[in-house]
Amino acid sequence: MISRSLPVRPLRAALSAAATALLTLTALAALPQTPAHAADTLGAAAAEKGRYFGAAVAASHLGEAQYAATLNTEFNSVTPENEMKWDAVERTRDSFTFGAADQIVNHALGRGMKVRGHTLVWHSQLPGWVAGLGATELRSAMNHHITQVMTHYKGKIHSWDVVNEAFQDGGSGARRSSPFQDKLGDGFIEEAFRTARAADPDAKLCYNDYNTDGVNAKSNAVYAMVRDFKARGVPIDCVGFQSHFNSASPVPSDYRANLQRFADLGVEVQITELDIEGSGTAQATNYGNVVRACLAVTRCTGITVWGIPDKYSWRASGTPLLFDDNYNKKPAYHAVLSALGGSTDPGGPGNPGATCTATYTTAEDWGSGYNGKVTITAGSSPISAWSVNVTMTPPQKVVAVWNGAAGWDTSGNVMTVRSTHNGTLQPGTSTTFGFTAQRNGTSTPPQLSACTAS
Ligand code: 9MR
Repeated sequence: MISRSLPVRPLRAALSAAATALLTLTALAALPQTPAHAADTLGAAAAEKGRYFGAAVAASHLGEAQYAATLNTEFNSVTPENEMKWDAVERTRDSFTFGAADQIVNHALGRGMKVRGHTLVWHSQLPGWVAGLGATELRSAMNHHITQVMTHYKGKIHSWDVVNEAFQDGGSGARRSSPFQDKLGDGFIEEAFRTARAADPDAKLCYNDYNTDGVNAKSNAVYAMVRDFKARGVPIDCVGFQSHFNSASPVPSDYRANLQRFADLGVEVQITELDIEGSGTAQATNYGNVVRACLAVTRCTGITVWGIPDKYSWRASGTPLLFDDNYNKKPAYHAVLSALGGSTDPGGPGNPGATCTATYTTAEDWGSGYNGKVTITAGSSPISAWSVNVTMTPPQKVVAVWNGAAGWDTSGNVMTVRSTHNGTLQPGTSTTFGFTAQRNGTSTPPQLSACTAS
């Protein structure tokens, strides 16, 4: 059964509803949008293990409802994918532009998510003027860049990739040729870390690199540098392992042991850019192994995947992420959630008598928007999970959902909400989920359909 009831209230009740709505909105804005149940999302499951679970985010996608909904529901840390890089924030010398990076930082902090800073000193995405400087000017430009960017974000970033990819690939363990290396020598790295510590003493300072995930010549060289920094008191707090994997560069068998040996130097280890090309069970197994390796290392404090849906990955054709192009959860997602100790959707057949009905009411209405409440009632059999479709009339937009996990269809207008902690219902009993919508000028109420139960 599907029914709708839109309340008609006298003025006093309407005013009090508006006040409640304002309070609700304030609370939504002020409180982290923690998922309804601790173990049903990546972020919540990781948090139960004392870790963060993050995603690389592009400011240009934040306006896409499904992208934002997936980010807000599943993750509790973000890394700007490109927006904090040198060419984004200081394209012209001493002229800083933080607009796109600020958008991501504000989105994250406003929802109780942490932010990783990526990255301060890197040979790539470096504007031409930097490479054109002589040694003295380059040193001062590097320190100025670090200080300005870190000061702008002081107190807002949990970990900074201070230096990125300073070592060569291959067998030599040598430093990579770059304007910094070539003009300032090996010392540029420690100078960058000292400048960073002075700029924001509360941020964790990381060295970040790729192909350092197993024990090899490159990771040995980074290991020797970190050991030397710790011995001499050069400020370093963490090492980032990018962990971009595919068939040419698979998850190494000594991944956990390599993380552990760095952790034993007294630094945190973080998995900073995880993606694994592939699909199905093979991809899921690899993802599960990476998560279990991190959890086995006490100082492995968090994991960031390098994007949300496959379509936005830098390696999109290799479908390396946890969500498909339509934001459906892939087997890899379920493997990660399960490795984190979370509970995956029960779904599937096995309870053929399970049915449910959904009814809609507007709980609070403040004109430009409203809080919708959907009541789910089990039919004549007990159920352990439910799902219902909510169709919105554009340009109405859902901006928050609670007591349910939301996904969106490709049109961006149909939201499928699944049970989280509240899937188990005895016959005839009910539960609710809620959402906040902005009307954007359209008053058509949401339409419910397809209440399914298992
Ligand atoms: O994902 C990023 C992509 O959008 C950029 O075009 C690219 C430019 O170099 O950088 C990608 O991110 C890289 C990250 O900053 C550092 N490690 C490797 C990542 C994948 O290339």
